[in-house]
Amino acid sequence: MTTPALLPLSGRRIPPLNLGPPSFPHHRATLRLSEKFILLLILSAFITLCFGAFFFLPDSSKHKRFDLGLEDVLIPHVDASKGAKNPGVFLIHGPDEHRHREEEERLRNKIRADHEKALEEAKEKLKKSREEIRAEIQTEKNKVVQEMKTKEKKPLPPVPIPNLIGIDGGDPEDNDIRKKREKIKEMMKHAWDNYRVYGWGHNELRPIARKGHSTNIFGSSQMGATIVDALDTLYIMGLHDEFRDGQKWIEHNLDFSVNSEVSVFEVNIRFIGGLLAAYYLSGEEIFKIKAVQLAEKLLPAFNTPTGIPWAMVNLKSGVGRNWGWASAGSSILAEFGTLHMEFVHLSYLTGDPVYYKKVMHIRKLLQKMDRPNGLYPNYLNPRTGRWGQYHTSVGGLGDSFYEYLLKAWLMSDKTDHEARKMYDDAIEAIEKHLIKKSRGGLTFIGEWKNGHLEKKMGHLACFAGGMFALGADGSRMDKAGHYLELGAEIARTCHESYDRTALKLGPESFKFDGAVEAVAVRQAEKYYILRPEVIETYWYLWRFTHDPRYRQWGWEAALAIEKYCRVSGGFSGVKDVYSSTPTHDDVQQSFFLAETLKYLYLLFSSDDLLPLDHWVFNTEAHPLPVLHLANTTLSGNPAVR
Ligand code: DMJ
Repeated sequence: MTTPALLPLSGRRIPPLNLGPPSFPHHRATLRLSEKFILLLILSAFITLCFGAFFFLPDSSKHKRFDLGLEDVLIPHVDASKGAKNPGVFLIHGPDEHRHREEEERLRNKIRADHEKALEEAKEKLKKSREEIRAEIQTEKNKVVQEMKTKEKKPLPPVPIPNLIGIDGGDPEDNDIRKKREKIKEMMKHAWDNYRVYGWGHNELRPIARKGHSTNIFGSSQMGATIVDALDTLYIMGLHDEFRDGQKWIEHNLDFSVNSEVSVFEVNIRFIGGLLAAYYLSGEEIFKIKAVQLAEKLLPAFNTPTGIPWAMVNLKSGVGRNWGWASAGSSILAEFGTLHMEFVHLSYLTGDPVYYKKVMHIRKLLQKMDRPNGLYPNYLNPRTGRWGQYHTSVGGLGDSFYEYLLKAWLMSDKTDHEARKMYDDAIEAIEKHLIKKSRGGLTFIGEWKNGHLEKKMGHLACFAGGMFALGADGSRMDKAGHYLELGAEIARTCHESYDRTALKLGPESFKFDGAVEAVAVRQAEKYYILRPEVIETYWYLWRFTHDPRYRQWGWEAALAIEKYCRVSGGFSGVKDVYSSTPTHDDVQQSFFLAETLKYLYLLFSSDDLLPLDHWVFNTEAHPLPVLHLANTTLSGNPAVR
């Protein structure tokens, strides 16, 4: 940048202006403003040239274009009668091809003309004085600031809000069940009140040290993860004062313009999911506004050569990157594959298809890829678009990708057949290659790694029991009974993993090797961190079968949590579920309030609280309404479909 040969271009002598901080070496500090500006102009002309050249090249981008046929179905703001297709985005066939070429030629001519105009303007600028240029820059700056302010203030367009059925109540008739439900509510109060006193505004709570806690998934800032994650649980439990308290904090303190690097996946499922659910339940606009603000901050994560997002993004700079440990800089299936539900709702609520397009692009890309044995590997390189290490899992790294395929179909009022097909195909491959029966008769889901099946199942994979049950209805070749049974078998296995411990709480991961069945072997796998997946599966199985064993198993887990995880300052995870004297990890995870206690509460509620034909739970247990668009009419518009 300081190459002397490039500097004396203007020919005019302008006294040197010291622009750098005092400690700068003299030769850098004395760079002249006019020279800097000229350099900038040359650079921008060069970039414009490259940009133009890009468009003159033969068009290979056709191969990357996708037909996003669901757009009209899912986004009511798009007027279906206009055809609604953006010519730059959709694949064009047959007789339309000629028209398409003409359109491209017109576009190229326009770019050529713009390019020449830009060069002319640059030449003109070179003739201007430094003051004139400064004034122009200032005017431009003001214009941009003004535009941003107007954009911020612009109210979101009105949308038909889906019928919100069963957002409160759920009182069970049975007295014993009612008491159990009250107990769960009391546990929620205990977790919330202590966080309120000792951790308020921090992401999580250290219940023993009685102070705030955070992890790298939330970056360096205090974003009140527990508040956002807990809101909808507070709401359905009728804890309205606590809900309002949380709402006030969000209104006045939740700020996403922070220099902090966060996990795109975690922020999406906990924050965007939590805010959207709070919005739908309470109707308070602030939650929708915050969700959209945050989503905008996540969008730069998608700026990769393939459109597969980075795992992490800096909320301020928009710079993204991947976890160092993830197979040579890969993105992770369960992370980039767990955005669909929230992003579809964002497009639905804002009328802006950008979110929808991002997740549909991911789907289309995945559909085109080869899958070893029909299985999706957990790692995908966002630069090359190639799979990383061949490791497939229904537990950590893979889990919620499969969940979101099924839920995309459910959330679209069962109209997103593409998602259902991907789910059915994936589940068939999983059943064929990963699901086995142990010698003792327990069905488990192993992991495919380095060309063989590891007979190990994670606590996280226990969610799949609920998923199989939820996906039973609508399954291929009418195998509903089979999938419900499979879900029940997974629930039984996961219950065994709890029952075979001293604390009656499940380990992080358990093996099926020889004599060892559903038991953790390595010390590092014996912890329980207040995770929800097993209780989540009990709840789905309860809803679909009403078999009392699921309430009984859920109650066993609730009692164990109360006995071994409750401390006076909240709830803590334990380090070894096989030791009868538990050591606490001193962390009250935000998902304990979002998921574990919510699923327990629902397990002891009647089915009319958040009925499953109207609500779909995101992977953090935040309920989002089914978009029943078939009967939706927009004012002034014909029916959307
Ligand atoms: C939650 O944040 C979500 O359920 C996620 O999908 C994976 N697991 C944690 C809780 O265990």
